[in-house]
Amino acid sequence: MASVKEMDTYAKLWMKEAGTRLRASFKTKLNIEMKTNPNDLVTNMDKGIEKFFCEKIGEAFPEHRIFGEEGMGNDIKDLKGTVWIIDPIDGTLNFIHQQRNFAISLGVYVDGIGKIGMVYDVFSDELYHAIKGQGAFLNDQRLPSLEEASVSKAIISINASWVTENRRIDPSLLAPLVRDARGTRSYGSAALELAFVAAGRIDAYITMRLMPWDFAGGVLLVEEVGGEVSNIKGDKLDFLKGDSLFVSKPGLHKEVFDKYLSGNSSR
Ligand code: 2AM
Ligand code: CA
Ligand code: CA
Ligand code: CA
Repeated sequence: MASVKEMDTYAKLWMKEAGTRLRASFKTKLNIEMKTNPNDLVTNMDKGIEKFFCEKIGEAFPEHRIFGEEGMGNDIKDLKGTVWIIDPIDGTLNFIHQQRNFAISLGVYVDGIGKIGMVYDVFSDELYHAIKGQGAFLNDQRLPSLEEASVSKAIISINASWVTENRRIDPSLLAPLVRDARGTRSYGSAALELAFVAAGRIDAYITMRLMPWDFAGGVLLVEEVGGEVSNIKGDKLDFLKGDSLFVSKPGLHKEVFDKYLSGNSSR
């Protein structure tokens, strides 16, 4: 069986090579297609990078399965064995509009347990990586454990859509949290927002709808520095169907659930 170290070494190399390809693509004309609606876009690079990972993983670890956003891997209905959960570009709108604030996200799960989590901030050339039980790193420098935080001193990442009319949550629940926090931000890449929580750059990230490839890599980063990870109800995440997500420094979960989310009935 492949060792975690072996998978980690390959994954890092592939992340860097994929990042180089993405940076090179800034000089080329993108082919942009619509997926489910006019704001849900995919480019030739999303597909090309997912294909790149599928080929590399298939060569190195032919028995492993792949769960990727663009559907070039396997049809995944369970997490038995080793499954690579991949988002080739997280933050495609940022990739198209800004050429920054997007990431490649990768998680390696063995029988449903996260073993390796990686998020590569391609524009900044910052590779975040975590190995279960061994800590989290930013460009190979160990990230320190997160310190306790409170809402009044917290910078919270949240998309404005969750405090306006939406189908997922009563906006009057999160609006007081936005008001009471020191500040709010929205970066448009769930994987990066998870990495920023792990690095202590923001104190929490809350969102109502993500797919497994958006968070499979990043949640391991947060866990390895002692952060708190759950869905918006406080339950474990669903790595097959996707879920809402609430990650934070220690202490913030309890405060947010007690003061702001006790009346929440959404998923
Ligand atoms: P993407 O760029 O890979 O599609 C934007 O706020 C974040 O939400 C990004 O991480 C984006 O990932 C993700 N996202 C976009 N559309 C989504 C959808 N329909 N369901 C879940 N996550 C989505
Ligand atoms: Ca997408
Ligand atoms: Ca994504
Ligand atoms: Ca994507």
